[in-house]
Amino acid sequence: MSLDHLKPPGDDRSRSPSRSPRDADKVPLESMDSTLDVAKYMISCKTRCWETQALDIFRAAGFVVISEVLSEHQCQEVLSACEEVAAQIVGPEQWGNRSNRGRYSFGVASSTGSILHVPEIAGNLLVQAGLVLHPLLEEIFSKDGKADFLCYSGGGDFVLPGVKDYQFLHGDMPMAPGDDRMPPPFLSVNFCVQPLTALNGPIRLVPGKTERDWDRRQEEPPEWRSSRLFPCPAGAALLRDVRILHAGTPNWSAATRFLPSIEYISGGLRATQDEAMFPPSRCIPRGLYETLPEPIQILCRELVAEQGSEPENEDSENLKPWQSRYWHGVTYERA
Ligand SMILES: O=C(O)CCC(=O)C(=O)O
Ligand SMILES: [Fe+2]
Repeated sequence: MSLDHLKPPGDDRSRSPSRSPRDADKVPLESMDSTLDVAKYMISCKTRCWETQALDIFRAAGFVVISEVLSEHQCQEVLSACEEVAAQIVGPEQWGNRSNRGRYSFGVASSTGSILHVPEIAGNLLVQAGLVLHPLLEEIFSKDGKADFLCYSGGGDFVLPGVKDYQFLHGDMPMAPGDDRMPPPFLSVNFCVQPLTALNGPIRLVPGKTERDWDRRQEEPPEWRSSRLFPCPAGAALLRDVRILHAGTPNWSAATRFLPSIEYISGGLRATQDEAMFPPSRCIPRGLYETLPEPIQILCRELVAEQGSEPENEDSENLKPWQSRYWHGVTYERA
């Protein structure tokens, strides 16, 4: 059955990475449904005691959506910044720098592995949203009654119009056997700067499940495939333990779908001194850092780049995970 009438008008197929424009006209029925009851995982930061409810949801599912974090104006500003950065990344062939053609990660494209130097990203996501979310971040990263966490980077993903493939289900970091403890070692806060809809490539997430709950030799359960996060309003923040199984879905819409992110790590992960990750990339220019409010400066203290310092070495033999994204690229390619 054709669902052409559901497709937004004005699809510019010459920009689409789709090999077969005729197929791109047909949105399969499965793309209209979700097995995820989004309302169960979402709470507004304008609700009284929202942090408490949000923490309960996060503890059970490994993610939570906080709505009304960004205003319309902020969404617009961040969206424009994303479009500008994306224009520098996407080449004419639209190869992508993730698992599928047309899928991109912001971090990979920058010499610092981060987009925190972009003032609209730092101002709206790191600072403004960071202050709103701070009480919840403190709860999530609380250990023995003490909040212990740092900001690590800024990145996120985008998917071009016309990408018809489902991205491979994955967790974003390797898990040591037996290690699925709280607090999460790595938390990605993804921002919806556009509404997520059935058609524009909403992220899919499997509540409470990690790589350790899935034997990859088995077929993926169909309800996992359609566990897609929509409808989700612009302005919402998705706080996601990156160990939770998730992936990209097809983007049948006419627009690129962006999900920029701010990434936080636990004190426990930092203490490992894992050479593949630490020290983190110094991605915030000193001048910008000086303008940050104190609680944000504290979180970003390891990220300050001194004036005049050389850009970090991008030697491909020696890529850090935020540059090579080996967590993603290697771990979830099926042989
Ligand atoms: O863009 C998305 O919806 C998810 C992408 C993702 O998880 C990844 O590339 O690691
Ligand atoms: Fe991912």
